[in-house]
Amino acid sequence: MPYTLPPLGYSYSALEPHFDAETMEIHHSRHHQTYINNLNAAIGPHAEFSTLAVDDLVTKLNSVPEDVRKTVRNQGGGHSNHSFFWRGLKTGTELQGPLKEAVETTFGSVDAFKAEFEKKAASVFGSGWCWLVLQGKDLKVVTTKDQDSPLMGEGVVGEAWGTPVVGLDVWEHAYYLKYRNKRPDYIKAFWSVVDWEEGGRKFEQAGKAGKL
Ligand code: MN3
Repeated sequence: MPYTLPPLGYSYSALEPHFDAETMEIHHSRHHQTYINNLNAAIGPHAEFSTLAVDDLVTKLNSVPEDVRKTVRNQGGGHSNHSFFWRGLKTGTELQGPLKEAVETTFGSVDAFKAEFEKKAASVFGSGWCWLVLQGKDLKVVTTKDQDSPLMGEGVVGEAWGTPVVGLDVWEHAYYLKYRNKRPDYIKAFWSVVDWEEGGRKFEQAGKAGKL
């Protein structure tokens, strides 16, 4: 099968008490695995696409055969988004360096950035994601519905296009076991587990790729 579940690289309990072990295990081993299974079933017969890295696959969504495009959007988006999410979680990191300077320049302060991110993440109606993205050389906070990714581009996700720097899953399955209906508490907990080192790397890589 072309796509496989990436290991977390840390234990399910590594982000306790902010993100609980039971949620992490179900979210990674069942929810994420299901996106991959469904993606493989749809794209498996299309070898010219199923050999692409999943981020490249969703970037090229509009070239995917029409009969499987919606499935790739939902299930490939799910695989891409969750792979990004797991890589971007770690306790004890600090926002610093060029990304911190860019956040302060763009939003006025780190606190003002966090307030905007929290407000937009809380405002997603139903299921979706909240992102800090780079659009050209501009940082922006955007949201996507369902499993849409900023990588899918302006033609698919409108003003939410961009290169993701930080992303938060705000589907109920990401927080309901621990936080129940209190999505804002889950969003605040994200600041204790977001990996700013990885975010800084993403930011600087996008710059080196000529997107700054
Ligand atoms: Mn999820």
